[in-house]
Amino acid sequence: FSITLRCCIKLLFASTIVLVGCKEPNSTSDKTDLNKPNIVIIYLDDLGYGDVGFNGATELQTPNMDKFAENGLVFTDGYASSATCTPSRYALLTGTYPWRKKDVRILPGTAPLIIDTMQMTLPKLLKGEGYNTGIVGKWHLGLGNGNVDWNQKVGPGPNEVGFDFSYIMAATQDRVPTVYIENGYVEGLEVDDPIAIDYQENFEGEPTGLENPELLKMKWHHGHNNSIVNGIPRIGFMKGGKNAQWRDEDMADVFLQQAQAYIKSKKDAPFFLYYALQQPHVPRTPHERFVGKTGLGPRGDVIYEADWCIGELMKTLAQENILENTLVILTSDNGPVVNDGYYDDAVEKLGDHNPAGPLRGGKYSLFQAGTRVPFVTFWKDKIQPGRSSTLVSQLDLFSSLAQLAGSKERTADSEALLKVFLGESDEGREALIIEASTRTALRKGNWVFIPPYEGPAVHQPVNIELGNHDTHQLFNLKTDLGETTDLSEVNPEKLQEMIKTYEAIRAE
Ligand code: NG6
Ligand code: CA
Repeated sequence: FSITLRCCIKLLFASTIVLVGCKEPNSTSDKTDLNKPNIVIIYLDDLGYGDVGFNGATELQTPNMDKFAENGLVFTDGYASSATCTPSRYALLTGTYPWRKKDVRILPGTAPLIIDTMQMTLPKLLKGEGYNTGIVGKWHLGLGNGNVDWNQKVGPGPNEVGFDFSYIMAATQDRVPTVYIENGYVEGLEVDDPIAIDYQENFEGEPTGLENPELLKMKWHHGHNNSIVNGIPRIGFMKGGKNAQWRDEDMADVFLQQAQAYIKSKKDAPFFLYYALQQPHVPRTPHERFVGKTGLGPRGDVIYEADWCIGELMKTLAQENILENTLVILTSDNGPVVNDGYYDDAVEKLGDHNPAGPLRGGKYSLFQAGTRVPFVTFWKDKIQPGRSSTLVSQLDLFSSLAQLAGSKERTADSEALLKVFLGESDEGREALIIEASTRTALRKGNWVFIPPYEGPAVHQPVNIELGNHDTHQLFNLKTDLGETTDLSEVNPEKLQEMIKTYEAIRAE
């Protein structure tokens, strides 16, 4: 009987294949269309415009990203939606400007999920088109409803907003909980060592970075002096879960292996992989085999490590024979910062390397280096390699990837620019609002307009110019890429035009 049954199943399977083969390619009604390309977003954390060879870095080697860029389409004017992490990731997944929603800002590890589970998202729309969807790496969009018990299923989270598979860190590498979470469950958690997290108060008897400097292998510079995990002081207090806690030095390998395993297991159906690497965000903890590789200290070494990971991921796509059927997008969530709260030699060993490249500012800044980031699309034999100065934003991936997958989903803020991303058109955005910690500015054509903002010109602890000024600022990037000369007084008409556009988009 069982043999007969197996034969039947085999026959059924064979006829399914024949049926699929008969269907018209690219038909949008076919939810299991094998011709739909896979989509991989490789998302780095705090990688600056000038941190990669393909944007001019010479003191730091990024051979795999350079090879990727050489065979892909490099966007010189490609933007993250924000100069910090959570808002950029929110915009990427929802296709909505982050400043339209209150509370979309850098989140603590205990923050509730900020994406409404009823809301359309990029993974959801792809799922609707027959994609399997996975996220590996940094989440930082909140989890649960505000009162998470880390010892139970943690949710809602990525799996409730469209991901079939998730293997994540909750917030950032410097924030507790310092554990991996797979499909809502903390990996390696033992029943007799439950996890407790608090962002206000320490747990009695637990050492902290502030009180126990003798336990630290990396010293804190500002913030980052709460619980100690793996010799590194963190933001927030954590107790328990000893066996579940990550070893930072292994994180790159752990995420890479998860991403590779996901690709291998899903390669027969269209898949969407959001591979969100942790580098070069603090704490910078290269695996031992990458230590000292660049001479630029841990910040350089983790970029080199991330570069290696990207090379390995691309190798996996090649080995699985799916390079010709996969659109890969490489970009970063915000601009660079050198000292982001630890003494890790990043400043001392920077030498002549300039993470922002020719741009002004950095992470947290309304100046260009805050949001203008490395941005490349790659699709073997499909995208013509080259460089494009067309204005695009990560915000546009929502509607553009919907186009690619045959979905009709669009949002008002996300422009459908598939042709631009595929190098078939150079008609990109006309205007874009950029954000930095709730402050906003406008890029339109070659011009940038920054409204007046109170607050310090320079964020002292990280030594980055924020873009704050008591009057309007206007720059022409065509002649002044480094935003050195404010033209608001000599070009009042342009200023008025920019203010008008800025206000119109903000009011939409
Ligand atoms: C800041 C942290 C910084 C980093 C950032 C989030 C301090 C003093 N600084 O609050 O180290 O964690 O948040 O970075 O705590 S992001 O890339 O995830 O937005
Ligand atoms: Ca970031």
